[in-house]
Amino acid sequence: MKLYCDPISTTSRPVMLFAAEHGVAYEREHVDLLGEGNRDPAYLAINPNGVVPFLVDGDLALGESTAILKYLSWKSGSSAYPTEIAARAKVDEAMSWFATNFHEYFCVFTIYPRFGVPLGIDPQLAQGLVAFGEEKAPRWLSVLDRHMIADRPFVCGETITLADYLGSAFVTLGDAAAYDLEPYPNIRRWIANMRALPSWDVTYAGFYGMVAALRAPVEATA
Ligand SMILES: N[C@@H](CCC(=O)N[C@@H](CS)C(=O)NCC(=O)O)C(=O)O
Repeated sequence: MKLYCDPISTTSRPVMLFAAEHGVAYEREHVDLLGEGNRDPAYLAINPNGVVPFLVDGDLALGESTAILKYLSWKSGSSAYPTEIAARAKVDEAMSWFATNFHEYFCVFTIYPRFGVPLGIDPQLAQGLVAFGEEKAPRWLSVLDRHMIADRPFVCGETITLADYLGSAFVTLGDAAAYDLEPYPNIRRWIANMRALPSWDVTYAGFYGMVAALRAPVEATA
C-alpha cells in the first residue's frame, strides 16, 4: 500500500496520524507541495487532481482524505469509524461539517490567505479574504466549542473517531497564523487530547517546521 502525501498538507496529516496510531504499514511517497511535486506529470498520471493525500492499494486508487480515513479504519479494524449506524452517522456528519463549512470559513478564508505572499496569492486579495474569514470563522468555532465538543473529550463523544483526526488538523492549521483560540476552552482541551496521542509530534513535525520558517520573518519585524 502506498500513500502519496506531504506533512505540510492539512489533509495529509489526519491520514498520516491515523496510520501511525494504528500501526498501518504503508510505503510513504513524499509529494513535495512547495516544490510543485504535485504538478509533476508522473504524479498527475496517478492522481489527475494533483492533490494529496492519495492512496494506492493494489487495484484501488483512492483520493479524498475522508474516504482514505474510512478505508484505513476498515482495513485496520479500528473503532474510530463505528459500525453502529447512528454512531457512524454522527461521525459522517462531523467529518462533512469539518470538510465543508469549517474548512471554507476557517482554513480557506481565515488562515491560508495569511500566507498569501509565500503561496503566490495577490496580497490585496489575501487581505480581503482574511477580513471576511475573521468575521465568519467565530460562528463555526463557537458551534464546535459549545455544541459539538461541549464537555466531552472528543467531537463525537467519549472516544476518538475519524472526525477528531480530520478536525484537529484543520483547527491546528490556525497555529500557522497564531490564531487565538482563547475564547474556545473546549476546543483547546480537545486539541490537548489530540496532541497527547503518541504519534502526534512526529506526524506534525513537518508542519510546525514550516510554520516556524514562515513566521520567522514576521516575528523578526515585530
Ligand atoms: N478534498 C481533498 C483536498 C486535498 C487537497 O486539496 N490537498 C491540498 C493540500 S492540503 C493539495 O494537495 N493542494 C495542492 C494543489 O491544490 O495544487 C482531501 O480532503 O483530500
